[in-house]
Amino acid sequence: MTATSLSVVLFLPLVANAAPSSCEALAKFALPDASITLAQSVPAGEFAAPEGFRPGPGDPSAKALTAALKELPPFCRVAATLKPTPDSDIKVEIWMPETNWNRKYEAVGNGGWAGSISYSAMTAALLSGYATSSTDTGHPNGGGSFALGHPEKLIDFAWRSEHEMTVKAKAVIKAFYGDVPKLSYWVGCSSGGKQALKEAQTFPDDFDGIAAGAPVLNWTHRSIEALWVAQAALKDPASYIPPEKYPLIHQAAIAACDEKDGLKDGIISDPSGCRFDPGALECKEGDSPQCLTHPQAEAARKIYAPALNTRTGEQLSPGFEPGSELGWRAIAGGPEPFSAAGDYFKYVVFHDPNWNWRTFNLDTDSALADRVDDNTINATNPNLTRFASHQGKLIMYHGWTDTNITPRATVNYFEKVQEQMGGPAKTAQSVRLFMVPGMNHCGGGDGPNVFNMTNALEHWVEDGKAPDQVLASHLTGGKVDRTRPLCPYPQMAQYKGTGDPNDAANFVCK
Ligand SMILES: [Ca+2]
Repeated sequence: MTATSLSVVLFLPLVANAAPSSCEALAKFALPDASITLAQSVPAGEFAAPEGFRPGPGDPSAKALTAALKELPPFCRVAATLKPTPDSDIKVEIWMPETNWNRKYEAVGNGGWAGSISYSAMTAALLSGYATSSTDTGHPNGGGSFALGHPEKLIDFAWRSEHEMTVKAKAVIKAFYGDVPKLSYWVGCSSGGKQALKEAQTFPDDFDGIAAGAPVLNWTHRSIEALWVAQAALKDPASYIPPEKYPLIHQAAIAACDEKDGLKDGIISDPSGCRFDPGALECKEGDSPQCLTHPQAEAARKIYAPALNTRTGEQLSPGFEPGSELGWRAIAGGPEPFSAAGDYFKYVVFHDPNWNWRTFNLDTDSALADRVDDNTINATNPNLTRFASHQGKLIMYHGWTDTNITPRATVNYFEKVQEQMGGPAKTAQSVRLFMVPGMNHCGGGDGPNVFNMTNALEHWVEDGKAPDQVLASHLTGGKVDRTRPLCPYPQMAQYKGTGDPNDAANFVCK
């Protein structure tokens, strides 16, 4: 075969094109185990998010969403209910631009226990020219109570709703445009990051590019971590650290470790090298706002410390990082533990809405929870070989000051992926991790925390340009006051020693 005839063969479409459909006609489009409940052309700027809708983690504010909705192009809005099992009731929406489609599909992820369509993320995708979709993950409302007595709904939440949505969305897109999307992406943070990894691990052919932020990749051990913290800081009132003392601990951690990364900028860029002991803040006598009592210092130590099985020594969770203290209210503010963790043990592990977290046994209950999950919700499989084999690209990222999901759990997973995939150099051809100094859960924080991973992913997938760094900005009052490159782990952004330390140009990844 000559080079010319080969190129002709390659340009033949893999799937025969069909005639495009009008939006309204999609109401009668047949999908297996699913029904289309709405197919409606929405004029430019006229979509309003349903009453009570709340933006998810890392999403713009409700005000920003309202503004963004006014900018939307005309699009075809399709809603469907998917029933892969008799107990399933999975709602999905598929939005397709009626003008200037970029011929690509972007599925967007969810937050927490989901229970709602991610309208904010769909809005961002549509504004960029994508056909996009989101699912409520198979139940209404947040929280984990839906899982009680509904094992199939739990599986829908865990992975099935995402995969089913993807398959159905691609079919609807083909019916509408008469052609399949030329490339497909998944973009999500938090639960959406976990959904991203589950797709890469279990349905590696669904997507060409995947962005996984702050993934709850081990839902079980994240819940264990939250209960470990709750037992350390909430069980005994004497151990409770009043949130007014968080800045005290934060400033001491920053003072101990800020400069170890080569630049005094209020950010610990390398928490791995930080040895900070909150015992240094212990009160000499009595209690005061300027010190920690002995039980408070002990509680703080446990928030940083890994949770270990007391009998086997197995590390159940790596602990939170120095520099994260201002966000401790999420996990240690009380009076109840981080709610996702309580719900997980109540409704998924013990099937008992009255289960009391104070009875949690770190050794035996953790082992039980691991047996119960059995790779259902959790997305911990480090084998991404099949995803990589079709040139799939995965970008993971995680803020070092996340107090919702331990960032080091993502580092540990990434290192397992590297082992599994033949070492760092080989892995870097398909999978990269960007740790974000001073970023909280999916956004926010003192470090540069605004960046465009979708854009970095597109360059990698479409132009073959792997991200050697990603530009991040920090904004105060809507104005950029600091830029910094994010670097592929284990590299870090290092200050060159001269020039404005708030300008990314004066840093190098190494
Ligand atoms: Ca620093």
